[in-house]
Amino acid sequence: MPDGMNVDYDGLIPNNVGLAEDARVKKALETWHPGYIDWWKDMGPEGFQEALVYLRTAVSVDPKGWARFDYVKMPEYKWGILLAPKVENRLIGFGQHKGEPAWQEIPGEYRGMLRRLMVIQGDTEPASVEQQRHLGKTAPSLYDLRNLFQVNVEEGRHLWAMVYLLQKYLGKDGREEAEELLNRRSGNADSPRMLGAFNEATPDWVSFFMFTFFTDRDGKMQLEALAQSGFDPLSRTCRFMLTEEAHHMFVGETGVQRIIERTCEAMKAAGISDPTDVERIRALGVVDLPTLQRKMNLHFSLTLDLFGNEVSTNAANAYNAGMKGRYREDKIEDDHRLLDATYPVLRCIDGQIAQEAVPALSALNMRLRDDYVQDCQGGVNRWNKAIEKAGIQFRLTLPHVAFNRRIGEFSRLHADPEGRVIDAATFAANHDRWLPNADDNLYITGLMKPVDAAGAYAGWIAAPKVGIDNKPGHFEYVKIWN
Ligand code: BYC
Ligand code: FE
Ligand code: FE
Repeated sequence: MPDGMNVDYDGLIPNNVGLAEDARVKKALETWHPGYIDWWKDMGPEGFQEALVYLRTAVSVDPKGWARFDYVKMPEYKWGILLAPKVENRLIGFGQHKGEPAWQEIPGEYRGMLRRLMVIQGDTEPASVEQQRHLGKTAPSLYDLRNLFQVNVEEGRHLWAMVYLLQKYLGKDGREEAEELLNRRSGNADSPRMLGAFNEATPDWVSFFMFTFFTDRDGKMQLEALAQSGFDPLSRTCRFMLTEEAHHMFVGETGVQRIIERTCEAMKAAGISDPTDVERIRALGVVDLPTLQRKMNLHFSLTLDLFGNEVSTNAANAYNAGMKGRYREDKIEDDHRLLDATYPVLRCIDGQIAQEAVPALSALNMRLRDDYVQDCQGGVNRWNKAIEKAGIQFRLTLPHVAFNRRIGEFSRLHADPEGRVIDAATFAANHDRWLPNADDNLYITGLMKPVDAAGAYAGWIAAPKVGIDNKPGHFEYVKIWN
């Protein structure tokens, strides 16, 4: 068996990193564990700590059979430390150390940089659990409730993944950071989470599906970039996290898809063909497509901010150091050093949006964001197919990247969803047309009534086509009162 395929599942912390033989790190993690459980009980899913949830747990890193499904109480979930199997003789794939053997320890000069990357990555994971902690109370079905909790426990595991790296490779600094990761709180004025989008509320299930579609997809892109890292333990960690991430985006994409299907079906049944006839559509108790578009505009623009500045020396330094690569770096055909290359970047020049060729090294955030937008577009196309199939004349579109931005070039201007530069007054006057408004929020909040009978679904969302783990339609995914 290749190194790292054997999972020790007997101890307190399942792992394939030989924790039993690593007394120092084992002690650090066992010391951290009670604080984590306290955090989970305080800030994890509210009201469901005793429920039995049909969850998958990672028990192996074999791509063909890494998960086991069973009922568990969430605080008893086995949060393990699992790295993808080691690739023998792996070489650093990019930057100034390209071609050298991948590092198994952190080179001294890169400690600060890696610490920052791992802390930022780690910080988003518990943040999302905090943002989603109230959603259990309004789940549209037990199937969706289970999916929410699956995402939550896996984000918890992603925190463990980063905490392991911090504690193992950064010693005392790492242990301090691990503590801090349990102390910050999403949306807290005094000790907020580190990145903007992770301090926003996730007030309802439409937002939850948009979040898992758009924001978990930033997770995918960032993890892909870190999976290329020349620091091998980070690469292996991120590669395994990506296997879990796929399900998070599945939850988002199919969640929105099922909303669309239900809306179109109800419209057809009522003989409504105009998707903008919002009053009549809402009378049917379904989510009108223009509201869905506004939710999309919000979550897409918030998530674009997570890619940082379009032109960034942090990103250039991380690439040069071999720490953070490009999306699918190993599939790209170029010199993987980028010292002479340029990359086209949309910038704000004299108050206008214009393209400029920028040194490719400084434009890596932009490049990753471009790959991200393309990945999003694939999902939006599939949503539009569903609308088209139902015979409704409506198209969901990603807003322009300059729309509603807080970070980077476009934080200095206002643009409409088509990317036309406008003044602040015009933006304010159209705000409620482009972003979820008070009416939308009131209406959506009103729809959020829990449905907790096995096999039943709220009226605003279609049933999924297949169950989790091939379970039949009436399967009881969560035993709330066990
Ligand atoms: N909010 O040079 P720049 C996930 C700061 S999601 C607040 O452009 P860089 C998940 C920036 O920190 C993936 N501040 O930065 C999803 C910097 O400050 P300092 C999470 C921001 O480094 C769903 C300054 O502005 N992982 O996993 O090139 C559920 C200058 O910026 C923001 C990662 O992000 C912001 N949005 O790019 C659960 C990977 N943006 O240091 C989980 C690790 C920028 O000068 N992080 N700033 O004081 C990175 O690779 C980079 O740090 C960033 C920023 C892409 C975030
Ligand atoms: Fe995650
Ligand atoms: Fe995720």
